[in-house]
Amino acid sequence: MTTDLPVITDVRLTPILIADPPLLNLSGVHQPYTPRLIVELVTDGGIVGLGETYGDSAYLTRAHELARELVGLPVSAINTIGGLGRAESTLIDATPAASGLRGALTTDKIRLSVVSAFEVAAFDALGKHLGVPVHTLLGGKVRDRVEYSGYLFYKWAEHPDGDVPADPWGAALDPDGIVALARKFLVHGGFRSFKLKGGVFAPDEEIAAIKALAQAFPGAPLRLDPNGGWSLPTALRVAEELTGIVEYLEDPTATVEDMAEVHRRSGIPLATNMIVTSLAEVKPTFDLNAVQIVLSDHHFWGGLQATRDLAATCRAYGKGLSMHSNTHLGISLAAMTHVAATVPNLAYACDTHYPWQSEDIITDRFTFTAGALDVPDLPGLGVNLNHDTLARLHERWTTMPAMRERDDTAALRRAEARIHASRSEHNWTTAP
Ligand code: GKR
Ligand code: MG
Repeated sequence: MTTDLPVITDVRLTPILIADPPLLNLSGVHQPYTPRLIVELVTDGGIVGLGETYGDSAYLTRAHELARELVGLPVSAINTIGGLGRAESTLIDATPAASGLRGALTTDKIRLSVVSAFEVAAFDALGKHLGVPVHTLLGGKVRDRVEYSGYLFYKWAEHPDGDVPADPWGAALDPDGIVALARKFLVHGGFRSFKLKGGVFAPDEEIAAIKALAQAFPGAPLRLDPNGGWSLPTALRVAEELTGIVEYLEDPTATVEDMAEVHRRSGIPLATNMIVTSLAEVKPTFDLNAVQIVLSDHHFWGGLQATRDLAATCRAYGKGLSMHSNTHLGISLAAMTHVAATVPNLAYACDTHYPWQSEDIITDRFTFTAGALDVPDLPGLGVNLNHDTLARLHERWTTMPAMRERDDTAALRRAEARIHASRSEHNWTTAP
């Protein structure tokens, strides 16, 4: 029997810079623009599959290396694509900041994040060819809507550095500001649960913000995530204050041992996207019962199939599963929604940064209603590329080399220098 499945003839890799508000976290502040990489797998039949991933130069270099190996493969070679470039992993940087606050950075994490975009693009092309949605190729959806949480950040009203358009969300720098922001998220997408990115202010202020949210939105599931920024005693104190108020604490401390101790002594459920980020980390972490919920992410687990494997592993160990996010656009959101629709044991609303992104390279932006997205049923991912916007954001990438690496710490230093200079000039007394 012969197959006429599309064969990959070309791979277009387009780095772009997307506008990002001044969101604060443990490392610093988001830059005015953040890099992403858009992947187009071109096939002999003219079908183009879409993928999206991290766009910093290490990812871009690896993508160019691995793209060569895709040419000539049928788009159905999903397992081969997932294994491209597999080799012994080496540590690049152990500081979480180096990886966008998702654990240590390794060579394999970079490879997996790259192949995840290739795998998603292959699924998209295969689905378009067969006339079925990606979730069908993954075995079929088990839900028609995927729930997302409103992802709140402390933030400034605007970036202090440069000619960057202001975002519509305003400042959020205290409990009242966080509640006001949550109300805006409610209007924006009807979100029913909220996550607050912590590790920015003193723990007592962040506890107060969560308590203010609990009061303003009675019964809404809440989470607080300081990206491993607290000591063990601090984490225990926060756990004592917030037990029964949050559905889980996310990465309160940086090490597996401290996480295990926080759970053992407080009983509070703990989630992670920092200490379980690869298969090798699963067993030691689960053996110590250091986490109860794993936040999957198809980018750093290596694609949609690997995410389903992780879901099965969590099921086997009796662990909960939800989904992590980092700054992303609509192609990734589509991929997240398709895979989330197929995972039976997804008991928590997924994270997404999407509401923070004012621009997108797909033609029709996703709209959240009642805190959820309808699972797309069109062939492939169900999204189309807006070539004009892609070209414009790529042009920005070519003209702004200083923004090509995400570095929240450097962005904070630049911002502070700018604020300092403006204050001496204008005698300002408030933060931007
Ligand atoms: O976007 O600032 C951010 C987040 O802190 C992100 O980098 C993390 O990877 O959202 C993530 C998390 O849950 O830790
Ligand atoms: Mg997290």
